[in-house]
Amino acid sequence: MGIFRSLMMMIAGLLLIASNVFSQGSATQDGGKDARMQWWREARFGMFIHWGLYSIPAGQWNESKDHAEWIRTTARIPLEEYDKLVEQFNPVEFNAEEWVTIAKNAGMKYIVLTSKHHDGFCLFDSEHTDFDVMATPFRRDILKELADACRKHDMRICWYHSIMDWHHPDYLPRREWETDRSSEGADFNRYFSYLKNQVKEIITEYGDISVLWFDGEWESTWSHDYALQLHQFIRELDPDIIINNRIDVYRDGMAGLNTNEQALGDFGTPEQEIPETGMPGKDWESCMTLNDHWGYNASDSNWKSYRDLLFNLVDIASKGGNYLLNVGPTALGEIPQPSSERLELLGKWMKVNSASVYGTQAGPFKQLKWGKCTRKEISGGSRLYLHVFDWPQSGKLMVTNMINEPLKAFLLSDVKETPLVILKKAGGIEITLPPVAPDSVNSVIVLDIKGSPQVLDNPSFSFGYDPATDKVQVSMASAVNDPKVAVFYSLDGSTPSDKSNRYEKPVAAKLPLDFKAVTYYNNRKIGDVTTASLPLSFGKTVTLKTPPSEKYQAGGASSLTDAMQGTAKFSDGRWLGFEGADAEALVDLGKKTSIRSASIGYLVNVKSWIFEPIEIKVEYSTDGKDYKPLLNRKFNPAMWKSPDAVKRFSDVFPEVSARFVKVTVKNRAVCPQGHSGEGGKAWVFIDEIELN
Ligand code: FHN
Repeated sequence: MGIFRSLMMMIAGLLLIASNVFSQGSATQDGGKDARMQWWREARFGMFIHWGLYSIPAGQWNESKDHAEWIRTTARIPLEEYDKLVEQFNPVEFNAEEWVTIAKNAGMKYIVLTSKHHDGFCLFDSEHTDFDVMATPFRRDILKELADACRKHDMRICWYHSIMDWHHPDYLPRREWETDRSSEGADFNRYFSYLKNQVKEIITEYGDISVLWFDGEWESTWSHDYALQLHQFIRELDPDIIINNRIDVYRDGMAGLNTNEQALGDFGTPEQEIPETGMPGKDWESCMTLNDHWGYNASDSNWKSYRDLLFNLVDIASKGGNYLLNVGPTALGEIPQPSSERLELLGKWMKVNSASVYGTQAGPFKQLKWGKCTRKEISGGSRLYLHVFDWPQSGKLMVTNMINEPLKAFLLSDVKETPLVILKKAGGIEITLPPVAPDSVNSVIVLDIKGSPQVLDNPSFSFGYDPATDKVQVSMASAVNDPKVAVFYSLDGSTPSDKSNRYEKPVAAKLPLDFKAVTYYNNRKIGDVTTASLPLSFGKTVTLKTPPSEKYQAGGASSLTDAMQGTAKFSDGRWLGFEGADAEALVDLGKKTSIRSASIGYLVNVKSWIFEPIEIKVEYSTDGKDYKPLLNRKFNPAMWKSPDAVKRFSDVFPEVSARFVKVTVKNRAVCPQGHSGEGGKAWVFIDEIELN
């Protein structure tokens, strides 16, 4: 038996939940956490508000219109010039009760306002600085007005407070472009005292504050030691206040989860993204914008659709998280109309369906074809809220992979709770639905089941290529221990049934492989058929003419034949990224092999400087020396403004006998004129070469 190459692939369809390598625990996990977190875990939905001096330029500085709350840095505005905004800040339209009412009507349970963002400007009357709202023509304490309005309307109030401070003379480091602003005499410990003093102000002078949402913790001057001191200082002032994990230094970037058991903080903070799967027993909150900016940007009209927003809310809740949705008010203090319109629509849905969000836990399914599932415990069983975004034309909704006894089902919008017909069928539980969905976007069905959810996931397999035998070993990821459960499979693409091969132990199969498997429970098919198609090139050796960027090298060259395709998230660890350079991959099929098609994946994400290639070439050779052309595709470099997409270049050719196949992806190398990175190094991202 050859040494199997470590290439493993989890079968398409359902994948094993990656064990949660990041811990949300904290060294100072105290017994009070569950009590402290109870309201937060039930709330599920909050409003983020980014507001400050940066709302005045509204994203524009000189010709550029792509700024927002980072404008002092991204437009490199000297301190003296930025400070002039203080005398312009006069939000005469600001009405705290209006803001709170918009949040409440949207179904939001808490508001997180930027008490101080990175620019250092304070929206409250601080005795520790004059760089605050009392120095503006407005001269009103915004934190006080908002906190009072929240209390009046039974809304929890929370503060976002930036550790990073581009204004305070003792904060370090300076911005690298601030060459005229000496750091002479700056004392970070003195800044730390200032930070603590202001934290004390904002959590003791405005009534009961529910969450301290730290940010800007990533610079080298901040440390776990400072975090420990600050955490203890806060706990002594208010043992019940919830603190996010950005007080500490262990956040895993925008994924927002902790990378260290020592990490402080009560919840993880994914930003602009939603974790792939839920994390049982972990608290996390995805914060996201309504368009592309946190602070107000007058020219940003890229508003998320109501459907996408509702899907995010439900997707997050179905994984046990909270959704913190941001508004960026204007300089006058108004919440932009496109924001309030979307929040109003969310509120209309929540008015009917909030029971399927508030107080729910993560659903038991890894994936559902028609939508999402949230869950509550009821006496003797579980209540599942089935969020149906794709109403079945057949009028039959299948809840697959569930082996529980169904008790009853009804439409959440039906106050009479008229029972829906339920049948246990091959594959799962079938619910008969009315022909018309009660909601145009997301209709919720309540399904009560006996006991706690028992879901039998579709089988997952790993595939290991053995060059010695030129075969693939197919191994089931998790052994079947329950005698009532059997897994059947086929290797020829036919639909497996209990008449097919029963999986007992790893199987050796030839390439290309069209693998299918299905699970039976108590002699009844349960769940869906899961499939994996492996090309001739699977597991074959790949060499690269030039290495990819260190930041985006996935698992190295072998990632190009591991059958794991990159996703739209360029940081998913599956793409090979080449900065300013071409990508040239050479696949060694191990011996002369007949092939008649080739394909390669590439990514387009123009705002991240990842462009379509300008040419893709495929050549072949039998001896590794003399190459002949197979495919050639030229792209128009002028048409660079393509939407974000995962793409594949794929084509067929007359059958040839090849041992070596060379794929060259030509990079435009430089960001084009008119692009925000004009003149900078352009990237090509490639993945998965398939030869058949
Ligand atoms: O730099 C900030 C950004 O301005 C915004 O406040 C977001 C929202 O969480 N947090 C930081 C970026 O990760």
